[in-house]
Amino acid sequence: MKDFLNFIDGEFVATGKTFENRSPADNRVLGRVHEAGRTEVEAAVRAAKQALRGPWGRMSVAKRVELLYAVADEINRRFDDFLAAEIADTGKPESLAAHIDIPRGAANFKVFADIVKNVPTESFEMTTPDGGTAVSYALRSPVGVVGVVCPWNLPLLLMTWKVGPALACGNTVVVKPSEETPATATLLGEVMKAVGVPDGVYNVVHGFGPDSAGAFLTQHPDVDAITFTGETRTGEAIMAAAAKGVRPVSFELGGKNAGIVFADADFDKAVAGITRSAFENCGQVCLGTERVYVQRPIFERFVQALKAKAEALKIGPPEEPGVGLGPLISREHQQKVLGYFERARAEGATVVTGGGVPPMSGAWAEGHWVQPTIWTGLPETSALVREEIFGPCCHIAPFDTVDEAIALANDTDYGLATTVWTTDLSTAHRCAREIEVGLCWINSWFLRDLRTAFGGSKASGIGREGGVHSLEFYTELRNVMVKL
Ligand code: NAD
Ligand code: 6OD
Repeated sequence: MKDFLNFIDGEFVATGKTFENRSPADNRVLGRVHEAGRTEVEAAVRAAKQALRGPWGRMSVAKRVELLYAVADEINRRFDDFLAAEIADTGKPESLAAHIDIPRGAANFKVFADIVKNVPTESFEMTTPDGGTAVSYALRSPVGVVGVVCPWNLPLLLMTWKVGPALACGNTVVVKPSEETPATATLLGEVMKAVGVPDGVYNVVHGFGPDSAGAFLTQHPDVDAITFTGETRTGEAIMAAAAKGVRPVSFELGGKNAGIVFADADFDKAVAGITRSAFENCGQVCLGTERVYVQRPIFERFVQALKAKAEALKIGPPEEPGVGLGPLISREHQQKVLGYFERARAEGATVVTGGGVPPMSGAWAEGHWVQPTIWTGLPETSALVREEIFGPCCHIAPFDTVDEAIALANDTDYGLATTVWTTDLSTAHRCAREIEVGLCWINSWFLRDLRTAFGGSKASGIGREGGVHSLEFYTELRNVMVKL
């Protein structure tokens, strides 16, 4: 039986307390996860503090950058190990993990190493009251020990999205991966060791949230900053913990994202785009589209075209060729999503397609599958239109005017992302300016340039990461004034 161990001060650490890690595709036991208690979290934070004061804190930027490049190269060298670990933990199609999760896991180290190497700081010269001169310049210092709390939907990608810039800026980290997906964070410990990242710079503690590693980490007074990706209500609990000691937070939270398709859009591209945004990763992408608004002249045609795409998606286990839809992450999450499917029926939705569990054979019948599902006919007040479901489903409603589409998109507590499909430049710009989100895609979805700002508005997050914006969180500016 495989053991998923904590990684503390350069050593893999077992604990007396374990829980099972199961495959979402067939529910088989993948291994035992060693849950960190207060003692292990304490040891990890202490190691991170020492590394900050020691070799990592004293290392030149050039050497640090060299090591982060080596981390990326080692992830790529062990690509197949990372791929196998990620698809075992998540059940997602191999093609998806091979094209997005693992390459981005490596790229997140190189991109931020480059940024840190190349970003200048400001300098001002001024005349002083006595007629002399003074020069001010800024120094960037790391914030310190960063607690990194991660979700399960894109485990390596989202964890390294935080760890890459944190380390590039000279911080040390203690990572708490999701209890559902412990594997790639653990594997990254081997990579750190292999390339010579000093002990204590990268630490991993496994476990759950409340009364477990997540809470112990975020409550720890020597954790200087917390970066978190996950549900909005977990963000509220972490923010309360961070209030003690007035520690900064960076939050990437939930969404209930609108996709808007105008009648002048390239129809086939819009259908293909919404197919991805609604169903990719089995709908378990924070940026995904669970509310689709389609301009009335093309509404019926669009619904039928999306139905055809959804029904053509091959559902199956990760390694099976041509699979486009994997399982949900857990039995609990499957029950939650199926609960929404049931509620849609009870509320009188038209179930255009899906709405249940697909027939699976053999061992796969034990997996957490659901059908890609489309509804129409629900009021905007329905829980299905207001709450994040995080499954392969969307509700489609018609609209008439640009004003109406923007108002519908904004009628939510969330503000993460939108995807707008139109060939009219003015309409596109207007939507981009008026829809209250951190990320607006025009005629595309989840197209990423890692130099750009990423984050959510309203209940979808606090702060922006990506490019130089990550430096705002992972460093503090110190101003030095020199009277000449
Ligand atoms: P979650 O909030 O349940 O868990 C995320 C992490 O927080 C896990 O590691 C969990 O153990 C930990 N945690 C839970 N309670 C905690 C507590 N009280 N203190 C400290 N840690 C705690 O989220 P999830 O189910 O893993 O992920 C899905 C959610 O994440 C969705 O809402 C999705 O929208 C969101 N998400 C957002 C983004 C983004 O960029 N905005 C990206 C991915 C996922
Ligand atoms: O691409 C990224 O950097 C990112 N943070 C993606 C988030 C996806 C949410 O599920």
